[in-house]
Amino acid sequence: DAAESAPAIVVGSGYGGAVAALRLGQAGIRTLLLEMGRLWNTAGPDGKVFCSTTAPDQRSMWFRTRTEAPLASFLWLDLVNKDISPYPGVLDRVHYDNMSVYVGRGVGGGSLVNGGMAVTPLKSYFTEQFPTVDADEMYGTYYPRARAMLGVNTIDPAWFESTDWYRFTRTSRKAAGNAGLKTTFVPNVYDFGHMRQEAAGTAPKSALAGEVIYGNNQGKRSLDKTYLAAALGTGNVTVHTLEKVRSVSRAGDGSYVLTADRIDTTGAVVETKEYSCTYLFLGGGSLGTTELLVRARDTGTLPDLDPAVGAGWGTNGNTMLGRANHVWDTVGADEATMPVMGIDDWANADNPVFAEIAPLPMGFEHWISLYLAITKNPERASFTYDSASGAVKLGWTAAQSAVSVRMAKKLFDRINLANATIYRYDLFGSRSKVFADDFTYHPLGGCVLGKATDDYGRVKGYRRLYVTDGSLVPGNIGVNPFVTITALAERTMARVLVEDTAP
Ligand code: FAE
Repeated sequence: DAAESAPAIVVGSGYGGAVAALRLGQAGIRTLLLEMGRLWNTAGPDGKVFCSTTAPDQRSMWFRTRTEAPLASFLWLDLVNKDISPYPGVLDRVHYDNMSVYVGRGVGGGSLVNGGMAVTPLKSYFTEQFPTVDADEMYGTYYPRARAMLGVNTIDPAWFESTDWYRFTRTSRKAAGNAGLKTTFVPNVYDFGHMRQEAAGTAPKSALAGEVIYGNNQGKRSLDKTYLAAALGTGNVTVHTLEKVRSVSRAGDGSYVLTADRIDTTGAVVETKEYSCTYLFLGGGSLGTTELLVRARDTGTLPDLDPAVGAGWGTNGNTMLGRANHVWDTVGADEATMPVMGIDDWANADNPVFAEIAPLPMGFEHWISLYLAITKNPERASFTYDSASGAVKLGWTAAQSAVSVRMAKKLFDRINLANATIYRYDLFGSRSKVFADDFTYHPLGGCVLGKATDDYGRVKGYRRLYVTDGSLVPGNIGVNPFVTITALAERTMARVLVEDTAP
């Protein structure tokens, strides 16, 4: 069969892919967007597009027979996870040795499953991580552009102080304050106007019905509602779903050749397709893009890729933990799923940590304060190609996770000491496991900007090949990453469309 060809192909429809598709489409360039997940726009038998977190079904996870939620247990009981049938569900947990990584699958990538926290890092830390990027331009142009397009908004502080739905956050704030720690409001892409209607009973509940990691049926401004809707609106962008790009090579004329497996909803490969394009944009995320390029280099389909491809990967220092509050410090039976506050101790040079005050909506009072700590863990790992199995492996070690745990513990020991409270020991599966150090929500790096690519995401060794996603970020950005990923992609597209696509 002849390869289907398009001037530009974008692999993956998360933040990096969505920005690329929109800006290409607006420039009048016919673009094909290939996404391995499904399009989430059709209601299931229950009338909803996404399933609930409390009664997950096949829609919850990517080809699993049982869900694998981040909080494995409650009172050590396996109450949380449920048997499901294999299906291209919206949340995946990718297992490597010593580390598993949560990612979104579907048109919109991580935006379909994430907490919506839209945080811009401190400019000084951005500069530390990206010394070759003009920070004034980022903070003057690309961050504001990204926030506007993503629909970032903030909770009304008066409503926050009064609503039962954020009692859990106020209780955590008080505990941090008792330890002399600073808390700060965090913007979000969830529509807070919608959330207040949910609270008032005038709109169907989503964030107030426990929905988040398996998708939100209401209120969330995920990429399918923002960047991707606009991309399709240009008339130049076509999306193919349930197509996983397997390999990339280059033809004699310099065009790129892609092989993609089209799967059905049982996961069976029903067709293997060939595509070709002049411009190739990789937006498969830190795992997806890095795996494709490491395999291409080491199997010889793109042999001139830089040795830095595969290196510089980190977890953004992610560590999850819970504290037990005193009985009089209630968190409430009602918890909104969208986090709106963080403990900001990043300026503490001794032990920089930014800890998101996370929800644990169980529908009853449990006195638990849950946190996702982002620590300044300097550890990095590399992806390597294993020729025996054909798999791409990640060299992250348990000792590297222990660095994040030590930093999180230092901060939360302070909070426990000041409040005479203790950690929860029952949330992460095995006995006396206090810190969830074996998974991350924030995979970053693998094709680091300025190392595997030039300073704009152009892949070294090849022309018209670009990376636009989280693999550009060198392992840590100190806050939740998607605003930075989006802003960097905007910066890449602005440059590339001016310099690389002129006739
Ligand atoms: P991503 O959004 O992962 O998109 C990659 C897309 O490419 C996916 O749709 C893949 O299915 C697709 N793909 C991959 N490989 C292939 C292939 N070979 N062929 C075809 N398609 C492919 O990448 N970040 C925040 O800033 N704030 C939060 O509150 C937050 N909460 C989170 C909560 C959860 C549960 C999770 C999992 C993540 C959270 N994150 C949060 C992280 C954030 O979602 C993540 O950094 C971004 O989604 C990464 O964007 P990328 O464009 O790099």
